[in-house]
Amino acid sequence: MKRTVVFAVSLLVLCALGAWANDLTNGSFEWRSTDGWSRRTPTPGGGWSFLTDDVQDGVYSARFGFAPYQGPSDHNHLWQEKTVPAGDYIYTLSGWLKRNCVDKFGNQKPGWGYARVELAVDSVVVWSQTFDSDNQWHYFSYTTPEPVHVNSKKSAGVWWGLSAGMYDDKHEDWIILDGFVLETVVPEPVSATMLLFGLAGLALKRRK
Ligand SMILES: [Ca+2]
Repeated sequence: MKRTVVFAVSLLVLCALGAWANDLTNGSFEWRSTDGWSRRTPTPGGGWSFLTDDVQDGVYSARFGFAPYQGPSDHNHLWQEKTVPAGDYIYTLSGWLKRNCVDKFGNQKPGWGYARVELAVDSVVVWSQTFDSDNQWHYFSYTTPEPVHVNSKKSAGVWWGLSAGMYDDKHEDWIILDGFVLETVVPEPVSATMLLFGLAGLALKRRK
């Protein structure tokens, strides 16, 4: 009986570990780089830095900023795409971001810039959320309400940019990212539970 219980508990622990593994490489930017991510930052003059004084998770956050008065920053993109076996999965995407725009007179401009996080399966967006440039940290967390079928690819990422024409008057234009987590769960709780009941039943039968 004791051996059976140990096995059952181990199985539960393994299931729990599987549910909480982060599929993203360097998702919290603790490597002090954007290694592991794909990047599209088309405007010259911007650059990445890794902060220790404005962080939500771990030691470092990642900041992309433009020099004052420099060009449009639309359609910047940071993302990771992973190949997965075909199947049905439940996904959770969570993380932190802060977007900021300030005009040349020092006024905060929440409506000038945007940031949008996206969860995609086989290059089709299944969830997104958009944020203003309000200079506030925002936490997002989304779990697909039911299993999503994937053929070969899953991806998580963030887009950011400016409303058209705003770059002429901007003084600050940046985004800070931290703690991105993509979790994938194979939805088999019923079969796992049935297995446990089966093992318990077998153990009781042996005791008799
Ligand atoms: Ca971090």
